[in-house]
Amino acid sequence: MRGGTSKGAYFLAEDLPAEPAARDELLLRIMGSPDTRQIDGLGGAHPLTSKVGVVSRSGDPRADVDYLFLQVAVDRPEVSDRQNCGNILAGIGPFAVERGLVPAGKERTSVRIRMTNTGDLATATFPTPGGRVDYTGGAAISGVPGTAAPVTIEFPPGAHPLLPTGNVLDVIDGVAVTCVDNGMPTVLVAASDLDVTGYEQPKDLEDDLVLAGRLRELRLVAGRLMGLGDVSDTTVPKVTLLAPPRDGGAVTTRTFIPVRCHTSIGVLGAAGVAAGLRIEGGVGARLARLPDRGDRVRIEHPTGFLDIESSLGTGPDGLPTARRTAVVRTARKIFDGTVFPRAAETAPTPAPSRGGQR
Ligand code: NQM
Repeated sequence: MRGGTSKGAYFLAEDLPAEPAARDELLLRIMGSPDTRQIDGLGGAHPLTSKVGVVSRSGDPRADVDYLFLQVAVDRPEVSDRQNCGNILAGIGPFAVERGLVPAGKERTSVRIRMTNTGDLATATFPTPGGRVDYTGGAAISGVPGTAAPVTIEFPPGAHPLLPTGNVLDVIDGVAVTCVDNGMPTVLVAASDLDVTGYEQPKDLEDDLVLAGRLRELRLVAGRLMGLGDVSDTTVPKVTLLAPPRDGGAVTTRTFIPVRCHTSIGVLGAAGVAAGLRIEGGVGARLARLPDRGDRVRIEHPTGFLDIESSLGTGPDGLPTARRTAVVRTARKIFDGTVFPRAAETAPTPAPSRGGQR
């Protein structure tokens, strides 16, 4: 399914091995990793198209289904459960209805989802006229051609601190950053502080080796400050470069996930940016042009914009907290069927010795 601006394979948990190592080994073979082209599997040769959603009925009374997100690395034999994905999330409700985990309503269906990677909750609402998921409709999202049925996703107040370092501003190697977590740990930094404009194309930013080095160092320190430990081999935190808006939005973004530059922006990443812009004294507040009223914020990204509703409250410690976040995405079923993974590796066959060749 396509979920928002990502694409992935969606599974019922019961169809995969329960043991994580066996599950991950199978998923690598299904997606075609490790291989930069993922030529022998379903993956699309980019982190945004090498994703997996695993869905089951939830035992949590607050949720209908559990959703485990797995990021399958493209060029390394790695599967990570260390992050959520708000784009793949857009397809979880429709998938749950398709697989009979949740009954479809007559006109629309709301599915309460627990994102097991972090324990966060979300409710997705989408059209089900006549009791079937209808993927067609008039909603357009930047980064996806055409239109499709809207999937409205509401996030309740965050269960974890919005400012994981406990500070509105941290300074790393002389660069001011605001570290936020509104579902996705993200380091916000002004693009100009890293000697780029923030309006470059993702490919040009990826090719900038000086920038890559600075981002790597910044992220390692930020990860520790955010309580994430050694993040050298993990996909979080992400780093988002901010610059003043150019197309009528609130801010322009370039997001590193964490090495490749996102062609748009993640949903939960955008939730962090939107909240971050409202934090007084934070890196985003001085660059952003926020609307005079209302919760809706337009986040510009390399292929357009993402509109997201975000409001903040204040926690008992006086620090800002995420009160409400809501977003409209679209999703589409692309294929439903049986995948044939490449065969499991067996012990390598020893090369015949020279003497043995006739
Ligand atoms: O932030 C990419 C994506 C994502 C994550 C990433 C996402 C989110 O766009 O909620 O959706 O940050 O690795 O799929």
